[in-house]
Amino acid sequence: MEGNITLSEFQNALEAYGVSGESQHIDPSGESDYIRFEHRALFKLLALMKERSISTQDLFNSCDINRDGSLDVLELENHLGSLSAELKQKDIHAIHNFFDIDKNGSCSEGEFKNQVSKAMKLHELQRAKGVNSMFEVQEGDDEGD
Ligand SMILES: [Ca+2]
Ligand SMILES: [Ca+2]
Repeated sequence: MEGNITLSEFQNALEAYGVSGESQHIDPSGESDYIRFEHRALFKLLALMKERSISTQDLFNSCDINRDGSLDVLELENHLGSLSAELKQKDIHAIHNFFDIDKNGSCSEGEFKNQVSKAMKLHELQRAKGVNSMFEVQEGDDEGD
């Protein structure tokens, strides 16, 4: 007997176990682990802004250290990292990736404002979905504290 199986055999086997290919890392709310991680990082940032009463504009200005009107990942790391120890390097990278819509490596003021308000909407949605759905998810929660 050969050691490899065909794709359809593989898919059949996955179906038999109640998983189908890529959906195995997607929770019932339809979010992947990475998206959950990204959102958590964004929500930390939103919480920080709220706590310190930092406006979107203020945050952009203070992050834009070289005043070129856009934020590269190092500027975000420097500023956000100094604002809060809660925001780890990988959080900040996820945040930058979310902010940089056109993936040119920097986040313009327009992208920043657009994505901050998008993050706020996501946060609202998350809250509206209720706390219950958060407790249903037990895997992939690697909060270290
Ligand atoms: Ca800059
Ligand atoms: Ca960009």
